[in-house]
Amino acid sequence: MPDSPVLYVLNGPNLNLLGTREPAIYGSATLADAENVAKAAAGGLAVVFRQTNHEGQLIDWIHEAGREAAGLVLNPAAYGHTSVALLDALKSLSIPIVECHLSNPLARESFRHQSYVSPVATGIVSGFGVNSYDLAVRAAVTLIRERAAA
Ligand code: CA2
Repeated sequence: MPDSPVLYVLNGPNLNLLGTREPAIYGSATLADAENVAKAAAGGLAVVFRQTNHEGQLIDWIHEAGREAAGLVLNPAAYGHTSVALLDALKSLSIPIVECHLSNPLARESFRHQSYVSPVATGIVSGFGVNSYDLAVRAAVTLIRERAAA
């Protein structure tokens, strides 16, 4: 980990479309808005904010977070419901992981009730639209600071 702690905020497939469709489910904010919310919530901690539509890229970034980051906020999008590879990558981390969703998957279709991320997450924030990023980042920063003080 670098001397100054860095928080990674990683986003999975289709989240680049945020704000363009399905506003009733995801709100009208864009991913750029989510990035601004995340950075504003980080209390001065450096934030690396990224999105990909590719599972292998997401896994490479999770490995990178394991080397470079003090904490991870992850919106895995649909890969959270499907990807054992994501679970395996996350299992290799020893930093706090906060799972983050705009919607509340448990209030939606049953195929969204399964999460391969939740068993290895320190905690989960879901259902608050773009404000989920505010809450998730604040939680991650608190966990990072608690660890640094321990
Ligand atoms: O609520 C969330 O943040 C989700 O992770 C979003 C995923 C969904 O598969 C999860 O069940 C819950 C979908 C991301 C797709 O985002 C779009 C946004 C606007 C328009 C189209 C897709």
